[in-house]
Amino acid sequence: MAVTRTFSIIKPDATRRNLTGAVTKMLEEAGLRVVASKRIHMTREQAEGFYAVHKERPFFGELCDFMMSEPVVVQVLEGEDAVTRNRDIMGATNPADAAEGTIRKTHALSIGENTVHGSDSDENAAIEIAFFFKPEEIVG
Ligand code: RTP
Ligand code: MG
Repeated sequence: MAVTRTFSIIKPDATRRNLTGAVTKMLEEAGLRVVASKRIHMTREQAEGFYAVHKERPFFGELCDFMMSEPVVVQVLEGEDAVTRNRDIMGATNPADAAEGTIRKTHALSIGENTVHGSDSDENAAIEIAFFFKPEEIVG
């Protein structure tokens, strides 16, 4: 398995509950290394741009409002097969369906306030990383 990168967001429901460290610890224990990290308060332009693929979905407005509501922590994670490894430790979108031991089962509040985002493919990881980070901000 090749060492690859993925993009992660620790969402407002987690930063609000002071869970940045707890979530990061679960990512690290899953074999992922944080090679870039910053705490930001997303603008509407950033939230709507980042989630543009979902703009026709009924939850788009609610999702963007939530992601702008409080600070988030955006991260680049590196590890073997990073996209899949991260999706595995995140768990299902809806915490009610998430497996025991996953981040969402442990910490998520609802399908919307679900603690973390993770890229769903290597292609999208590259796009999402470039949306928030300059190459020199990533230190592998
Ligand atoms: P993510 O993109 O955040 O890593 O999560 P995902 O792939 O598991 O979920 P996706 O289908 O891409 O949806 C993106 C985010 O939108 C919110 N959502 N709300 N109210 C709803 O029915 C609903 N469905 C999705 C979630 O916050 C989800 O993570
Ligand atoms: Mg998704």
